[in-house]
Amino acid sequence: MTTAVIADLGRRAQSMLDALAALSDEDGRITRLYLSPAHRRAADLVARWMGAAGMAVSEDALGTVRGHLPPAVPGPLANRRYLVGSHIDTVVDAGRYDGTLGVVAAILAVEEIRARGLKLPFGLDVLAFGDEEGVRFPTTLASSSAVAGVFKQADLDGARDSAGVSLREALVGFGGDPDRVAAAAYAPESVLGYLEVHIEQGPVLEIEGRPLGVVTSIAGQSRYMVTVTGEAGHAGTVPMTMRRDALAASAEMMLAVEAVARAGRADQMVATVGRLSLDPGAVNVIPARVSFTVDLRAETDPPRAAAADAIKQRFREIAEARNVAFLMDRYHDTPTTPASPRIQAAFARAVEDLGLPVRRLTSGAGHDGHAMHALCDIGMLFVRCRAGISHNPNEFADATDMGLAVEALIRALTALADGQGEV
Ligand code: HGY
Ligand code: MN
Ligand code: MN
Repeated sequence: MTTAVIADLGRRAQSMLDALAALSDEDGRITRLYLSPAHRRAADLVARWMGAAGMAVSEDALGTVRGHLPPAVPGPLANRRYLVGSHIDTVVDAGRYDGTLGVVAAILAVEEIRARGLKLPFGLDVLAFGDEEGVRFPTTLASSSAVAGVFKQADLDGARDSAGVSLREALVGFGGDPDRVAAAAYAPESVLGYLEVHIEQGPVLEIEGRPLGVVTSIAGQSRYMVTVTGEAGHAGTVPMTMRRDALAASAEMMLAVEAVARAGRADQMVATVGRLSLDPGAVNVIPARVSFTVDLRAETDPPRAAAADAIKQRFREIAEARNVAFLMDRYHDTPTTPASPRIQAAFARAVEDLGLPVRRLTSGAGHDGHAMHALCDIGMLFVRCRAGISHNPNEFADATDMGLAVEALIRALTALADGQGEV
């Protein structure tokens, strides 16, 4: 494989990512939330790219854009397909590589497979999911869950964004059809596996000087909405010993979350309070109500469950000492998800083919593979990113590394076609 081909793939990837980065709901930074106007424009752009790459394009009830490349040769696998993709929604003030690189890499891989005349015996579907981040609604992985046939129908009317818009209403506004959610699911027997290319969002590959890594598992995660209820009061007259200050109690609770996670370091435990709101929010009023989120993860499931119990116990102690009430509502929980040895082997072989060392590693970040694992075998290929920075506008992946990732994806699919992906 010439370096010129890799450089060209990287250049094309960067140009597509730059075009997607320009589609934002906010001026001056990248914010593209699920079913927003910017998501609509990004979905339309990705659909055009898929069509130009020779794929039959469709969009399902949850807004996932799908490009289909039929098998090039008849045979026993002709009525089955590999799914390849990632997400095009972002966090707030995001980078331009998280998710989008996986969709762009899949489209470029299809272009190259056709241009090179590679004859795959199975179909390929490129998928651009819209709700991996789970930032707008108190759900996450809604679009990949629908593809995997595990979407929770109750979320259509139960999940509302901060403006009170339900998922159902937002879907209709986006052009989706909430009544056709079931039709979005693949029949399990029709799917051979799901592959995703993604930036590592961690520092390991860069520290070790490796462009690519093969993912072994995706860390499980739990998300909670915590509400603390105290009592509003006059900032100037209520003595400190008589206050039921919801914000002071929440502050102590957040430090307890941090302490529990630090104690779980050996389990690669991390906990984050990412969102906070309070009421009534006046400078001279003791806060009466506070809501905050907790995102809890660990490399395996048992320590994550134990940490959740420890956090809840600390909340009970703090609430009692401060005479406040609290609720800790878990609205998302996904177990640690294994990557299939078969797809790992195909990616590893592709990386070796490129003369690169194979580095297997776990993913601390969540991915659509969590949901897709309910449908089929999954596998991920990580791409080195600068200083492991992500969920941050300074996120960066080198074009050559991205070119290598596209080439590795093509070779992994070829290896799976040759049955070399068998372990
Ligand atoms: O939160 C995550 O790990 C993913 O980026 N949604
Ligand atoms: Mn992502
Ligand atoms: Mn992300």
